[in-house]
Amino acid sequence: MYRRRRRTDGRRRRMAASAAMATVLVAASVTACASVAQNGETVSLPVVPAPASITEAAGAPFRLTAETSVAGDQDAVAALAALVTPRTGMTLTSSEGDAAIRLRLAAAETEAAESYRIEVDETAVVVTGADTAGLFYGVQTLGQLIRRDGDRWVVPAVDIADAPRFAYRGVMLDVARHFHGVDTVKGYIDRAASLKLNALHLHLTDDQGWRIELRSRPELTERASGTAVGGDPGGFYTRDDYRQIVEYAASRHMIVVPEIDMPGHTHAVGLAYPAITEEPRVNDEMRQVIAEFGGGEPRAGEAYQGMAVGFSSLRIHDEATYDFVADVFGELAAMTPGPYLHFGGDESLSTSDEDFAVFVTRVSALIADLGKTPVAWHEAGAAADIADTTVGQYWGFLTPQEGAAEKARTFVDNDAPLILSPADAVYLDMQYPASHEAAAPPLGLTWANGPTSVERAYSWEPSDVIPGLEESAILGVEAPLWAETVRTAADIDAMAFPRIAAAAEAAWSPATGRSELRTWSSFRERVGALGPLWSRLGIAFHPSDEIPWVTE
Ligand code: TNX
Repeated sequence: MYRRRRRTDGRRRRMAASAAMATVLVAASVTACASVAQNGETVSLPVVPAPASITEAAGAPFRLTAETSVAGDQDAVAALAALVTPRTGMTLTSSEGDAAIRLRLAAAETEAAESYRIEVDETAVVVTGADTAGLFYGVQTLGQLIRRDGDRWVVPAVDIADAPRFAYRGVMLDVARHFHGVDTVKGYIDRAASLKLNALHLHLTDDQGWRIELRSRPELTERASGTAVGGDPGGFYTRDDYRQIVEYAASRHMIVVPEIDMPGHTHAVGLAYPAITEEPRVNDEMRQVIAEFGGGEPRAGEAYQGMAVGFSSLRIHDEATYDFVADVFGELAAMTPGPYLHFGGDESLSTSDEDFAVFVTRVSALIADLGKTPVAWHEAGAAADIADTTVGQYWGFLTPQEGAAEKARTFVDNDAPLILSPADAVYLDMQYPASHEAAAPPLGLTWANGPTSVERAYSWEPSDVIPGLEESAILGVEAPLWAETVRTAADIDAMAFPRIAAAAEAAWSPATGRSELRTWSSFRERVGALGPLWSRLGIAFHPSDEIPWVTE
């Protein structure tokens, strides 16, 4: 039913080598496929995101058996077991002393944060992390390298030195349009972390529901969390649920970035606090969305179950509004160890430009005063006086339209960086192109330049999006997944995988042109070779016909 949405208004929308020869593959000289011939058969090294440097050795591979011993950092040993056992059915032998697989932290703190090295020969596998995150990422890469060779399991002889390009590598999950419970979120954390992503942005509130319990404002979840788009069941995280998510994310080296969207996207606030919200203001375009997707017109005091956006606003000239904002972000700041609090600021279509600027200026300052770094969607860059530490999140198209790049520039002019989420590349809620064996109607929306192929999700370069943007002005890349059509954990898997891997490569790997691995032809082969691992891990990826999936 909620399958397609047209967006017209610009403001609203926007990897061969011979077996006999040692093949050296380094960042600038890798072959297009980072592959090696074994037993006469050519196979890709399915490392995604592409590492900074990978050198394949001539020697025999390391053989993995149930007797293989593993020693080192206990968290890393556990992380490896979580990959090896599902993939091979084997349980490695933990060892305290000499072991064939050694997972260790670098002795000197000279390496880049989150970096790691993997050295594999016939006799040993050594993973060295610059820090615990780097060690975790090294283990993820090792997990990807494990491959079946007849009835044996092997790791090819290889030397990898790897470090991230960007510090911020995120995914966003919208739990407001459809609520997704703690177990689903933990599953998404595992999936994202396996691709070396380190930030989980949770879109916790929207017109359709308020999903986070706050002690200072219990009415929010009591009165505004019961339903979702299409009248589906709602839900919310208790404070304890949120603490669990934050801790689980930390155990996978991810921070949580909570978003409370305002001043628009606040219809649900009005169910609990009618005095601080305006009456819904519906324009013709919203009426069109309502006609197409149902849900009826929004009415004050009634839960909203449709998909229109932009009709709600907090009251800008009422001090009670700012008492509310202070309570909400004050409590959230105390519950959130990560440095960022996201206050939305997108699609405030029923708030005047002047009022929007007043509000954004004040709320960004309030968050900065809490000792946190504010984050806002790029529209908030329309406010010249926005707190100068505010990070902007650009969600326009790969080719910026209608002032989006100018608004994004405000943040950079303040010496604050940008997170890039170009909608026509990394919006994971966009439909995939129709496949040859089209079955059920596709999930997802189409407003961001029509359906988004895996190739389009991959084929972009972060430094080329906003004209004149310096690399240092890019904090990172984030792939949002809006949940209007996304109801279940399987829906999340299908929409995210494999496109999330493209976003991860844009966020972690060397820039296009700086590595021969950074090509669509290399990527699709490397991703295809991950099919067996993903399947074994229970990831219900979309079997896109753009990818040469390997089956075992
Ligand atoms: C735009 S991107 C939105 C969301 C919708 C999404 C659907 C952004 C900041 N706002 O309100 O859920 O499109 O793709």
